[in-house]
Amino acid sequence: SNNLLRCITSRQVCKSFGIKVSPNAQIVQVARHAGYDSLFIDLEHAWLTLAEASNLCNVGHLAGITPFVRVPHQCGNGFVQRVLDGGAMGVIFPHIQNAAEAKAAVSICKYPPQGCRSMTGLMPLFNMRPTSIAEAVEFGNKSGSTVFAMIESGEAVDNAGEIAAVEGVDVLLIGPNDLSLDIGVGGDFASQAYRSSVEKVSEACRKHKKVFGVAGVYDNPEIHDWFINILGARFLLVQQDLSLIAGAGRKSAGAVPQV
Ligand code: 3PY
Ligand code: MG
Repeated sequence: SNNLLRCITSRQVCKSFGIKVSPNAQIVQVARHAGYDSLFIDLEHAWLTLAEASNLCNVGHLAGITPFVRVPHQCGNGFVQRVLDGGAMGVIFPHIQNAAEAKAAVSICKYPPQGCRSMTGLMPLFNMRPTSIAEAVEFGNKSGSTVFAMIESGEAVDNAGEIAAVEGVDVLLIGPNDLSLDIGVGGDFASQAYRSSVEKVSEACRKHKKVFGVAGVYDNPEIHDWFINILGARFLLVQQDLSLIAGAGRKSAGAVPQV
């Protein structure tokens, strides 16, 4: 089942754990038991292979942590198709700029008549159980293919209303680094320009009844509180394997007394 939908229905935040460098079943199980609802498997900024991403998705299904995969920017329909066939329950599209790009993203994630996804048999999404075409379409076009549009430029913020209005787009997801960079305040997440851009996207989500989310690893309760309780975010990339190791490593090294 799709934990994002469960979280939305039960008015909870869907907490996501990012995987950049650990194509490893145990990490997926650890993330599940640590309290994460979903995986954010990153093929945009990381070097995992498609086969590794598919194996992570498979373990995610078995462990009960919903696997979402971020694809490379403008990777093409063929790549997205393989990510979905490999077991992703949703695709995170970086750098969506306008409604036309959002519509194209939805189209490759949905079988006809809603979209142009092509059909195959024996899929990880169904634990390799044979399914009828009708069953694959019914599940695949609804809870089996969450569509995330990442909003990470000033242009995308200006177009947030039309992007949120696209049928089939489920989540508008802020990319804090790229968004702040694009609007000229790179990394300054306290700046008025950044904060008002984020607010505009949250308002578009509220108006069009779409999920609002953020893909920044902040590890900061105040920022999380702003996103969740002021802006209504329901999807958060909370932590990520590489940041976690870097942060914990720095802390441990720093805790060793000086001579
Ligand atoms: C960004 O901050 O730009 C991102 O894409 C975060 O994942
Ligand atoms: Mg980005």
